[in-house]
Amino acid sequence: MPGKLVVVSNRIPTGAAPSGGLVVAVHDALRGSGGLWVGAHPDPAGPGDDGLTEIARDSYTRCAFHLTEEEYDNYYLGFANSVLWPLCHGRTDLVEIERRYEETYLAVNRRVARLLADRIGDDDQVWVHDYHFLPLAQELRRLGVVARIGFFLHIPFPPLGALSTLPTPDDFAAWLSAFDLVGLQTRGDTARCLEMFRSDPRAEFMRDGTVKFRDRVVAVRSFPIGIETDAFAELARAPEEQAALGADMGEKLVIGVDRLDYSKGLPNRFRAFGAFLDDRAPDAPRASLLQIAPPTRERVAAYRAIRTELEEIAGRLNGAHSELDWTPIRYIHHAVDRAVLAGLYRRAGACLVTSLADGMNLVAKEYVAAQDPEDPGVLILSRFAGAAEDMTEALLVNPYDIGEMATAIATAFDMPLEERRARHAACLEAVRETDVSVWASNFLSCLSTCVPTMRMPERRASAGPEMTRPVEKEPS
Ligand code: GDG
Repeated sequence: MPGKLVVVSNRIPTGAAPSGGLVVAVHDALRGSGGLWVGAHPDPAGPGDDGLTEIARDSYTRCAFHLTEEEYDNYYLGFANSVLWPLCHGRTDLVEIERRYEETYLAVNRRVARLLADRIGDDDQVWVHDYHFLPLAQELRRLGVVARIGFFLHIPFPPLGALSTLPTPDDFAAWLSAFDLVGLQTRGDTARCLEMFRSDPRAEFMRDGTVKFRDRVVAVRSFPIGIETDAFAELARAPEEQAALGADMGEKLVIGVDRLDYSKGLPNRFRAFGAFLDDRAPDAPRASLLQIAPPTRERVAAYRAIRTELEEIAGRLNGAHSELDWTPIRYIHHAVDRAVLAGLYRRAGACLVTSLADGMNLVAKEYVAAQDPEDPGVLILSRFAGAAEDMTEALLVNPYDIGEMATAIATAFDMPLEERRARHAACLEAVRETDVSVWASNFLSCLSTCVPTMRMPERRASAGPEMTRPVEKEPS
């Protein structure tokens, strides 16, 4: 009899009816197994708030742990978002090393492990999400948890050299090896993760491709995440009131939708749109860039800096190109309703995804799903977004090359219908193949069939099934 599913993620839906692709996929998986979902409570801890608070119970239970303000600063804003996030996104120049960040990160993971350990049965499956919980499996193992534990990293796996930026670089491989399955977004991420293990004298490669690390075996595989394709397409099919969306934005509309994060390449995107405006013929149809960029992590200095930089570029370009009845860049620094967003994607003739680094990028997939297949818009996609690995028929661009991106905007606007349809059909196929329901079921079925872990001696007498024999360690 299989056990229940236990999910751990930083964010946890607090409302009764969860929405959004990832949340719905996890919700559906949990409903099937009657499990438990644990995440961080949006409210700071009060006195005595160091346990788990139940926030919803249906066919499964949702519980939250509270962070104190100090934990929020040092664990969430600190180690997670001022060390791990920049490290994984190629911005080691932004990494802030503070002892209290790492200490609090480890302490929060230790506390969450203590809160969870007694609720995890030996036959349960635990699915841990993202860089906030890298050491969680190690802490759970220390408490004697033998259940299968899988990890999914939503952001890029860092290159080997960048890991040396961490205060204790050797911990990274040790943290990951306490999981049974490490899931990554792309084949490129998987290659980087395996390279890390190859260069580590504590790791050996098994014949079946798994990695033996000290007394444990971990499988590493890619599971490209997607969206709820059909539901999003349905949302985008214009209800009447959406027909007018963006009507006053000129004949040519290009859209960008991103949390205002330095990894998304927004300054170069704006510069590229400016270069496109500079190059166009005086009698060309008016073109607008609509950029939706809700705020995120604003207490981190690097996020305040990117906002200032972007607003300065938008102001300068609008000053140079606006006319009395025309503003070419519309920059919205707050979130818009999801249905409105879907309608705007469908209205826009092109979408700009210009990330300098990105685990996958769901905006690229949402834009494609939202199009009218008979008259679709064109996706301009950074080669550095995970989505580019499979969406090869998008207009792929180098986000550091402003001229190339400006040309891509013109190409997208001028592209013949037949080519737009062909490119869109190929991209839509890639979106369907990675639908979020496929992603969740692939990850969980892989977790349930991957090589059983070696059991920790203090809780299990048997060492479990015999391991496959290690092969010669490959040179790094
Ligand atoms: C991380 C990884 C990976 C944005 N603005 C609004 C809004 N959004 C929604 C989009 C999309 C989501 O937020 C953003 O997802 P992305 O994938 O583009 O990027 P991250 O937030 O950085 O996500 C990323 C992802 O995890 C999943 O694994 O793909 O690489 O960085 O769904 O639509 N939604 C609404 N209003 C907005 O203003 N309603």
